[in-house]
Amino acid sequence: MIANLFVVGPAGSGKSTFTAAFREWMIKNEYEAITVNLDPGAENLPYIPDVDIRDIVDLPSIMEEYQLGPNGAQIVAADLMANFVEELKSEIDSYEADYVIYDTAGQIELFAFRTASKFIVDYLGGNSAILAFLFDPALSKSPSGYVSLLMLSSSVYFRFYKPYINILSKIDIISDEELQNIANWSSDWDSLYLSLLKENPGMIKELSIELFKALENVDAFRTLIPTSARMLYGYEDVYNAIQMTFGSGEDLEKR
Ligand SMILES: Nc1nc2c(ncn2[C@@H]2O[C@H](COP(=O)(O)OP(=O)(O)OP(=O)(O)O)[C@@H](O)[C@H]2O)c(=O)[nH]1
Ligand SMILES: [Mg+2]
Repeated sequence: MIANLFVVGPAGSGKSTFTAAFREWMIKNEYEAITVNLDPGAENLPYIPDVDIRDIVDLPSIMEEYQLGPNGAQIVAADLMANFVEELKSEIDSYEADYVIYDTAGQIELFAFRTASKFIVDYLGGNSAILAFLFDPALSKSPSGYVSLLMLSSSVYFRFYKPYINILSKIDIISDEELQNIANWSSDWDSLYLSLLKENPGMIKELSIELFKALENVDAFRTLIPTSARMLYGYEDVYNAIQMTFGSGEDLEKR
């Protein structure tokens, strides 16, 4: 096993599509990669997972057994998953894949802010766990929106304490100018700060500036990797970032 990549991000940020596209890119480039669906509530996935939590934890049964609505059942399901880590791990290990890509729950709080998830990531990922946090371009377009996602990605990082990479998804839906702005903020703190200062006066601006200072103090800065599943773009950069994390940039698979 070289890397266990846990794909995290707000609802609709493109986690499942990223999982499918990155797997496709890996297979095309002759890397051994499998996908694991860790979202018990997933309805239509854009890929067929090699290992699927829905085979083990069934949401409708939980709703019935615990007399819960869909949201309550999702919370119970998120915690129940921890009971089945051994089963999941032996199924994953049976593929002997070099890379395992984990798609996680739609609502980020179900995955990122439950004690069970930390246990699951530690158990399944061990020393080769890495988090990929997806930034949705619709929110990343404004400086304050960008800061709020940076805040969210950092709090996820501090919960898990694993290496992480930040990824900008769906770049095909934003303009070149918007992409350039986001790229500048991601590679240069000062440019982000200057853009924040130019936002309209108000509470959001004030709060974003204070958040910015806190993020700067904890060194939450990461360069965003732009990707698009529609254009199958950016996956080589994601792959290289993983290599940089676990090796020294050389091709670990071929070593
Ligand atoms: N244009 C475009 N659309 C994308 C891309 N990636 C994802 N989408 C679309 O964004 C929407 C959400 O994508 P998903 O992959 O389901 O996102 P998710 O984070 O798994 O969503 P939940 O699990 O429901 O939280 C879907 O309509 C996708 O088709 C992309 O690179 N380009
Ligand atoms: Mg999904």
